[in-house]
Amino acid sequence: MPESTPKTMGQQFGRRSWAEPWKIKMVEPLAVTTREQRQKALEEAGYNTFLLRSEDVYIDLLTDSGTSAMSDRQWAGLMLGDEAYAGSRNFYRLEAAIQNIYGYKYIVPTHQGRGAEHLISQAVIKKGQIVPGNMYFTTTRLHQELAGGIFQDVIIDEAHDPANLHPFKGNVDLDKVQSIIDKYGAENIAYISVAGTVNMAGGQPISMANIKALRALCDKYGIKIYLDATRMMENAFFIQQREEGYADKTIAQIVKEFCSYTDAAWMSAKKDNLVNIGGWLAVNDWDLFEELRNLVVVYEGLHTYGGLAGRDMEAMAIGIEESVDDQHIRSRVGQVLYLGELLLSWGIPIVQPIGGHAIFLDAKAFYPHLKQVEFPAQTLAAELYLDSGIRSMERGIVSAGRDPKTGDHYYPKLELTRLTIPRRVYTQAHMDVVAEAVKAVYDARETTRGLKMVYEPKYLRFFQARFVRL
Ligand code: PM9
Repeated sequence: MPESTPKTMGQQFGRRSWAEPWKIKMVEPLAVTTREQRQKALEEAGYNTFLLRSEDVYIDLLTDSGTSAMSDRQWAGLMLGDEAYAGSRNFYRLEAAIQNIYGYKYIVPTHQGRGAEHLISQAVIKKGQIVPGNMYFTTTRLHQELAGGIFQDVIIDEAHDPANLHPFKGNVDLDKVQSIIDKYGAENIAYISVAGTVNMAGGQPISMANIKALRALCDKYGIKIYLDATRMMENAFFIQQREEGYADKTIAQIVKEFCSYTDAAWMSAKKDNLVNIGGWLAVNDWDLFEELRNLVVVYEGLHTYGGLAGRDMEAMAIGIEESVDDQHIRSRVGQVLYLGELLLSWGIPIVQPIGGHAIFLDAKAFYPHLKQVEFPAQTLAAELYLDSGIRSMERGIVSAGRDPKTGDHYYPKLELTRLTIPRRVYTQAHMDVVAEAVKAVYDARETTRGLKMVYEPKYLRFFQARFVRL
């Protein structure tokens, strides 16, 4: 077995302490509220943490999307924004940074990840085609479905078991891909949709060996592989730590090699690329590039700004360069591991191995007395906010949505509440406070009641659904 079992942070980093490789230059005060204030805010928000006002939140772990702290270089870069309608110099800086770090040939900027997902789905998916993927992501699958595609999950079975310690739970099961090819024919597969890391599985990585093997299989049938590169830097860190032959390679080398086994990528730059807004598409095929360049002017903006200001593209170009720094990734993932290991030491059920961007609390194990339609993960997010003002996000039955064919809920095996760690924002002391709050909610778990959904939007319901207590 070329892959090693995941190590704890102590094993990975030795006995010496580590610290964030940055110091704080500017501070943003946090709101401290009373339980009565939080109860009122929660009721007004329909027990949905997306509907809370951020000024009512103490530590905000809703998402790592667009919530990073930019560096002094990035803030300085904003002043270099060239806001020309066409041909902004910041676009060419961004284009060069993506080509240099990720290795793709042609770049199309978009306002954020789902803008990129929309364009690529419309460009390549024909009605009725299958889109196999290593677990669904909410916006990704929706755009694939809106373009007429049918998503099929081809992640390894271990990914659906929160306690399974497989070091690469984001891996694609090649047998599942082969059976889809055998059943539908290669021509009825739009492309393989591969994410590194896999958000809904708990931020789990895919190995280099697996993407290489997938490439070989796809080459046999002429099937393309498109990468969701949103958290690829974190994926590269896990390859460096866990996969034989990569310990001495830099994050930059690993990212470049991984991307070389794929044909194109889309990106929510709001995560790994350390900016508050932005996204992009990167492809190697000229014809596909032409199609995307045609579509971007319809939906996003000219092909040299894609819905972004020049200054946003400059900040992104700098963020891309900073995001491959080995010290940055080590402390980014190190902070997530720190929180997770503290929770594990208190016996709190979380998805293991600990992932790259978040701790995923296992809400089914928290609340075994709640049925899935009583929304255990949504309940847990509400309880955590009530206890301490910490905002987290549901990643279970609400996020999964409904099967467009039957209209019934999807019932995902994973019913999780995500504590997502923004990059370069919080300190280890914040992580201690979060861990203690989770412990308090865990200790009160037996008397906790579930929720009932009273308002359900048509698309991506988790953003705006409303609930009441049962
Ligand atoms: N992810 C997250 O919090 C943003 C809100 S939830 C939809 O995890 C992947 C792997 C993502 C992702 C967003 C997008 C969409 C694509 N792929 O939010 O549109 O995690 O920039 O990116 C969120 P945008």
